[in-house]
Amino acid sequence: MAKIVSSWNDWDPLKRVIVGRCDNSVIPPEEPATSEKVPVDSEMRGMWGLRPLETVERGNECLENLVKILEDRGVVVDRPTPLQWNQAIGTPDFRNDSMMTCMPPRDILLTIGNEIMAAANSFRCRYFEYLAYWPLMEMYFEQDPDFKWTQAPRPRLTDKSYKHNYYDEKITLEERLERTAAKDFVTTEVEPMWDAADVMRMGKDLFIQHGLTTNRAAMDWFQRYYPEFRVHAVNFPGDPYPIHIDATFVPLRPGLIINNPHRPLPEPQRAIFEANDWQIVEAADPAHTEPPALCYSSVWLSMNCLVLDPKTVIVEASEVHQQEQMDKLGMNVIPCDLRDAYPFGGGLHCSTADVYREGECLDYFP
Ligand code: DAV
Repeated sequence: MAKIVSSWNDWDPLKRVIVGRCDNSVIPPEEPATSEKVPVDSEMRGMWGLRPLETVERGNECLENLVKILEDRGVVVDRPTPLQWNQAIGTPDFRNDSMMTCMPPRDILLTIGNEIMAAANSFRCRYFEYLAYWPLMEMYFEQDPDFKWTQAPRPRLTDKSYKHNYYDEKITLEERLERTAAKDFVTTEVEPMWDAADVMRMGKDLFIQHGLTTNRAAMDWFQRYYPEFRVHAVNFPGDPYPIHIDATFVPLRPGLIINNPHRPLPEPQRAIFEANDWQIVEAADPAHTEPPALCYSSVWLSMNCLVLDPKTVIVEASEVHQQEQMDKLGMNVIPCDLRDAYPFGGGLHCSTADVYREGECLDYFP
């Protein structure tokens, strides 16, 4: 029996990873927590249904580019089993006309040491997405005697979990920023809700973004579940659509983080990094002024890179400024053509979930 699952951070040498799939992906119908994240002028407002087949095929081609790079370097790649995502779903508490996709895995699966936990996502359309990863979890469970297979408490996602009419169509960018600064988000605090991509793992410390997809109750839940860890709630007042930490604050190796210059980590929260001699560098500008068509995320997926080891990083092929900066920061850069997978939920980091990285649980902030 082998050790298959272990990962404590985002930079130790990567040996095994899950890469998502675009098959059957759906633009989900509007529900209480999703419309908040679609910019008012987005072409996607009011639109829902299966994504066009040619975009799915192209997205999958991009993910295959990533799989090839990883496999050529000896990384074992596992893939989810897509469901027919355009089915209606229901629980005793809600009904939804459709599910979404099994992209990106980073939102759903959180690996901490020998444990992989399915998240407590706040979107109803993502309630059953974990099922796509269950065949892999069964395999890890069978083959790795130490693997801890966990599901976080499932949120009920009743109407009480959301502030209704939180945003109307007329809200300005300034108003959105004021709400972010006031930590006033669409979710309520009746139950812990979180996306795994809001959690940045750094050995004994977990930095968790409080925003549209993760609430304060989640921070409290994490601290009680992992009493031996330090849980830090972080937030980035410059972000009008704060979802997921991985296009905002991205570690490259111990001691070095790139930070989105439009979303700087505020002063009191910087102290722990500075006190421990970590360098926070402003990320280079994205190469694009617009995200690709039918994409929810911002152009800052430019910094959503996949670190293979503390000297090697995969960066999207068209993101020339980010590549140049990484190179100057002493990293070997591997470009990967992935931009047409962005509409399915994210970049290189988003599209993956850690299974195994070498290394131990260290204390980087003693
Ligand atoms: O900048 O739109 C995207 C994060 C996706 N995991 C952004 C955040």
